[in-house]
Amino acid sequence: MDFTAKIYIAGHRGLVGSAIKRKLEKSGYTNLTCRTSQELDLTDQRGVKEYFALEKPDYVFLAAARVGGIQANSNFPADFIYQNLAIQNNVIHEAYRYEVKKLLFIGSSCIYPKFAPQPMQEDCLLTGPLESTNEPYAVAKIAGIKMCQAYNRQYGTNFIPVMPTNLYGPNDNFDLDSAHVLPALIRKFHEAKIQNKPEVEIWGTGRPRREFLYVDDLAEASVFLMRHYNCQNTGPLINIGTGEDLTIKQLAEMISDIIGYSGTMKYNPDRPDGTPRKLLDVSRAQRLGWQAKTPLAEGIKKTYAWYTENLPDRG
Ligand code: GFB
Repeated sequence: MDFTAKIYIAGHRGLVGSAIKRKLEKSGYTNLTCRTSQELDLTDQRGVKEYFALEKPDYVFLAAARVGGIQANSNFPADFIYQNLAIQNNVIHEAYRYEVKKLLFIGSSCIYPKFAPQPMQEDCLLTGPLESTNEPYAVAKIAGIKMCQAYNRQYGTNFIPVMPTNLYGPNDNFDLDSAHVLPALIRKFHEAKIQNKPEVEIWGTGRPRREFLYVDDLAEASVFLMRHYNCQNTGPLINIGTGEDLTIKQLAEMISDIIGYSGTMKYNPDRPDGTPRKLLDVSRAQRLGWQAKTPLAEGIKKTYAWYTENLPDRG
């Protein structure tokens, strides 16, 4: 990827897209093209066509998506499947029509079956039923993978499907109704600390296990794959994670310690646990030469610092 190549980052203000933009800028890429969702609605087929006709990017990072935690997925299943399918269809198809050299499609670890053998290898895709709390989102992401592979096979494109584990970091969503667990707990413990609340509610039993990747590590992997990996024909998808997981209870204790909250945690089993475990097998990415760098405690400290600097009115 030439340093002056035109690179489109779809979703450049979100958690993933903003990290990819930071990484590209830091690495010396000078010709980035971005649009906010107000400027370009990626679910609008005509708008996306016009954008590609005008900008004709050489490379595309497809990080735009409707995402959210377990509650948002349950409340808005239609939005999650419709918006993600529409965004993917429009961007992937126009990337093909305008002869984009490479496209990197950001998927999710929830594409794998609920009871897949752990750690989950890329080959376990479509080998069993999905987790019900996020099935519409997962089906959309699976369609995106299959679309990349079908276009590669039929049209000779070089579209790379990448499956990150649960992500966190700067620019995450801290809204308690729609956030993922890690930013939600940062906010809950922070607010409880400054308001001297005696307890913090943790959803579910605390027993599910999750793997968390600092988003700058995903950005590094994404740029690395764009530069060094080719996914022609039926080339496989690639998992990106740390290869390590912990229980939600352990995560809550870690965040509480980092924030310095001294109250108690109250588990609410009326809230869903979701999938019992989703740990990625990251050996394929490691064989290609990439490995996660940021230890979880360090990533949480950085994210908490970002939260207090950027959302100071909270609490
Ligand atoms: O991060 P999360 O919302 O989504 O929840 P998933 C992970 C676990 O943390 C669940 C528990 O067992 C939650 O019950 N949890 C505890 C909490 N306290 C909280 C809280 O305050 N907020 C939230 N949100 N959870 C999502 C999928 O699944 O993962 C998406 O729904 C996507 O589609 C994403 O794949 C990466 O890890 O269960």
